[in-house]
Amino acid sequence: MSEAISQRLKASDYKSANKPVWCPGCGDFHVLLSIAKALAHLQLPTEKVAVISGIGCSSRIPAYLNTYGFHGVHGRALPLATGVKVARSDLTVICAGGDGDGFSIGGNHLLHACRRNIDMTYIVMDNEIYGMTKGQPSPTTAADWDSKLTPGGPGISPFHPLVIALASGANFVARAFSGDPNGTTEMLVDAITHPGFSFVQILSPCVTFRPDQKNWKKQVHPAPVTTTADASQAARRVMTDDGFNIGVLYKGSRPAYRQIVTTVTRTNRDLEKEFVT
Ligand SMILES: Cc1ncc(C[n+]2csc(CCOP(=O)(O)OP(=O)(O)O)c2C)c(N)n1
Ligand code: SF4
Ligand SMILES: [Mg+2]
Repeated sequence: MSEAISQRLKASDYKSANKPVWCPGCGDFHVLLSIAKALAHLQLPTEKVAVISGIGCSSRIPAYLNTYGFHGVHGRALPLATGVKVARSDLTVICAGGDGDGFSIGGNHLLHACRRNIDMTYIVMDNEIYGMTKGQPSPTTAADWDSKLTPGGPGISPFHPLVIALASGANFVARAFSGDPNGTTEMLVDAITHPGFSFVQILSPCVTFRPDQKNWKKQVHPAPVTTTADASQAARRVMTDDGFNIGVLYKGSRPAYRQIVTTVTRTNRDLEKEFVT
């Protein structure tokens, strides 16, 4: 075997020695695998990748990857990831978390992350539930999803995260299914390499609090349409589909947020002097 081939990183090289504490069968295992496979496909040096998360079962993911990682606070993954990318524009930044983290408490940050269009990839492992805190409804839970905590269902219509991302200016919008790791890997490679803010919703079943989601593998299907560069057309498709179309729905060409000037030209002391004079 030549030296060049033996030095190629494998998906397993991107996984850390920490064993995931997710429930057996949780969809997030496959998301972890897909991220590792996408990084291996791109042959990104592990020290050139930062994975940033909030709080939730899904947000544990940085601990299981052999890259830089930061397990932040609930709902604040995107501001943290933005800070990392601004300070270190040479890093590939992946932000990852759950539907509760990203759409409830972190919902406002999602709007502005899309709008700013900073070059990073945001992965939401959507199980339509707060898994870690034992099954409260999230913004993607169906209005009639009956449970002990919400008898008769939450009674509030879920929103369409992909439409919100499109309306807010995300430059790449896709929906994947964790049970299709090869397709998810391809979409993640595409998302990571596309300039600007890429948003990938991954349907990732919570087998413990949403056993009904085991059925998703029979419900998902490839999107019957090709990727469009027209955000309004993509939004119409998402508003009218069955929620199980898998594929890259939109690829825009909006320039990513300007390259950050990393050279510090003035120190804090200089700024203090300017302030008092
Ligand atoms: C500020 C704050 N509010 C609430 C919580 C409690 N909390 C922890 S995880 C979580 C929800 C997680 O749901 P989601 O982001 O969908 O992740 P999942 O566990 O489903 O992967 C909540 C409400 C918290 N840790 N911090
Ligand atoms: S509670 Fe649900 S989301 Fe959390 S690890 Fe278990 S199956 Fe996964
Ligand atoms: Mg969730």
